[in-house]
Parts: sequence; structure tokens; C-alpha cells
Amino acid sequence: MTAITSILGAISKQQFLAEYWQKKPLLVRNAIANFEAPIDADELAGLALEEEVESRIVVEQDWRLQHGPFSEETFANLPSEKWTLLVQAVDLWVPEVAELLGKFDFLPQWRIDDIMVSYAADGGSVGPHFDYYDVFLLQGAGQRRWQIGGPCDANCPILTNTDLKILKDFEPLEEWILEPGDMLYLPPKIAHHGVAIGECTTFSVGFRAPAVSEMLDDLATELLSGIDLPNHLIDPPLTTAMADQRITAAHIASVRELLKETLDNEKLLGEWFAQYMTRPKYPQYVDMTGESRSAILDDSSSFTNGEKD
Ligand SMILES: [Mn+2]
Repeated sequence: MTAITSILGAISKQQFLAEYWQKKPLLVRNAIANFEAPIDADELAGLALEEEVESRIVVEQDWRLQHGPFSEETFANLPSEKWTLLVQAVDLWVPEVAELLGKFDFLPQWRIDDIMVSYAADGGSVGPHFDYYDVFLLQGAGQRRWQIGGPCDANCPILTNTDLKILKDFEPLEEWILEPGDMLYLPPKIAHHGVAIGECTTFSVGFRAPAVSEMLDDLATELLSGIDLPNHLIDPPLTTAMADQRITAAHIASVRELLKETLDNEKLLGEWFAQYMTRPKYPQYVDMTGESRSAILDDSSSFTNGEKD
């Protein structure tokens, strides 16, 4: 009988969640034994020709970022080295890639965003950078050298002459060469830099981590669209001394109180959040992708593709 092995290797799922998830990087050698990438470079380039598929090409020479869909001509005119093709949400278009998601059953499924697959020519990279989401970087075909640095945030200087957010000062602290089936887990904000050694493909399992501003925007839209919230701004106790252009701390406190009261609504927040996190990545293509996302609130309301059942 063959033992069923976890994608975390020798680390148990419980240990991973307690010690690594959103805390520190983990390299897993041979996360998938004898891994054969479920999509190859030609198939990936084929996807990037499709209008419905979100793809990008990064050329290192001038850190130029191009958005797909691409044409055969685009590929014919690329340099022989140091470029990368990135295709988003390949799991939605290729069932064999979607199957990989089954290996991440130790995490809330509604947190998963997509599997991005990248192909890099020799020396290709997207530059040293950091992301705000967790990611598992599973090596497909070929080799890639991953270097990681320390934690970064919006204050870390980035290059100004490109649309890419490339770190100006990247100091690698550790590095590994990943072989097919090896996997590197990175928590949010860790600086990283992956350079292809020869041609290679990498499968990036990324997680949904909306910014607070995005969540507030969406929640506000939800509130505007239906639920009647009768509360309006009210004054703190006024004195005649407040009858001028100053906004007092007492006024700010009453605004804060009003906003907190609005958010302090379990049902409103839960239902909005469940719908928000189960919204399809590409709502306009659900008929083609069959994208299905669901979540169940602990009060047992269930949500599918952003709708309440
Ligand atoms: Mn990254």
C-alpha cells in the first residue's frame, strides 16, 4: 500500500498552520513526488492568446509589462532570454491544474484565489518584489532559483521607471534552487526573487487578501444597494464655543461610534463577507469556466458564487 503523502512533506498540517501559515517561509522538497506539470509552455502560450484569459508578459531588459491577450507575433518577437509569461487562474481553464487545489485542503477553501502559472525563458524573472497575499510556489518543469529577503511594506523603496513594483534594494537572506515538485511557501510581505535557470514553469497558488479599502468599498456598495440603515450623523453635546470652523475630537468620536455601530452587526457583516469572498474571479465568464465557489457561515447560511442559497 502506498502511503498518502501531504504536500507539506514532513511537516504536519497542524504544525504548518501553527508555525508557518502567515508567519514564516517553508521550503518543501519533493512536495509532489515525480511531479509532471499538468500544462506545458506551449499550452500556456496558447491560453495567453485567448481573450477571456488574463495574461501578462514581463521583459527584463526594460522591465516592460504587457497585458494579454497576445498574438503569435508577440511571442515571435520576444528576446531569447530573460522574459516571463504569467497566466492567471489557469485552474479555471485547465481541469488538471484545478486538481492541484485538492492538495491544499488544510486551508479554508474560500480563501483560495487562483493558480497562476508562469513560464520563464532562461534568466527570466519578474524582479524582486513582495505580495500582500500568501502564496505556494510549486516548481513545474525545469529549475528556478528563489531568493528571499526580509519583510517589506509600502515604505520599501521601489523602482520608479516601470509599472512593476520592483524592490530597489533587495537583500537576499536565503536561497534555494527548486526542482520539479519542490515547493516554497511564502507568507505575505516577504521579499522574494525567482530567476529561471534554463526554461521553467512555476505554479503559484495564491490566496484572496483584499485590502481594507477594497472591503469597505464593497461593503458600502452592498449597503447602498438595499439594506436600510436609518442612522445619520448626530452631534455630541454642543456648546456655543463649538460654533466655529473647528471639528472637535468629540465630533470625531461620534462619527467613529456611528461607524462602529454599523459594522457591529453580525448578520450584515457575515452575509456580506460570505458573498464577497465567494464572488467568482471572472463573473462574466462563469458559463465558460464553471467557476464554483461556496462558503457556509457558522450559523449555517450557505453561499454559492456570491449569492445566498
Ligand atoms: Mn510574488
